[in-house]
Amino acid sequence: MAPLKAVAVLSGTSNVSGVIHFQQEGEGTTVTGKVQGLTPGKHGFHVHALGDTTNGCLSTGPHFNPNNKEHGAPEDTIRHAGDLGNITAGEDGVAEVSLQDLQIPLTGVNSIIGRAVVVHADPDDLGKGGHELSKSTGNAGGRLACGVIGFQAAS
Ligand SMILES: [Cu+2]
Ligand SMILES: [Zn+2]
Repeated sequence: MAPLKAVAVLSGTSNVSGVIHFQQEGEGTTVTGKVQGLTPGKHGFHVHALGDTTNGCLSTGPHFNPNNKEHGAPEDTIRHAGDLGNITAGEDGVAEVSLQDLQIPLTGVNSIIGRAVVVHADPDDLGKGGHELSKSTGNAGGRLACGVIGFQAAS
């Protein structure tokens, strides 16, 4: 069987844009792609619960959290399923994304299809920053760009 694929096209009110690809093989999901127009450095990168962009990225809801946990790092046991950590932009403002994760399947009850990818203005402190928002959002600041995750032809 060909691997399941999905894609999210990111845009927002800023100049940030990008395309993020998802491919499910076996247990895990591989996430690849590119985001451009960023300030150099780290930017929080999450799957948010809702695929609703009627009010831009603001209406995509909180981090996807089907297991009702606190915010964390991708490698933590205690984390939101949508916590994918940070992406890092170079001096050219481009961040190359390449990661694998076990909590963002494209099928089943915890599927991320129809939800949204969000890129933030600031670094995600991975729950460890001691800020009042650390345990909910990683204090990652504004939502620069987002895109709804939808199925793509498996080729
Ligand atoms: Cu987010
Ligand atoms: Zn989170």
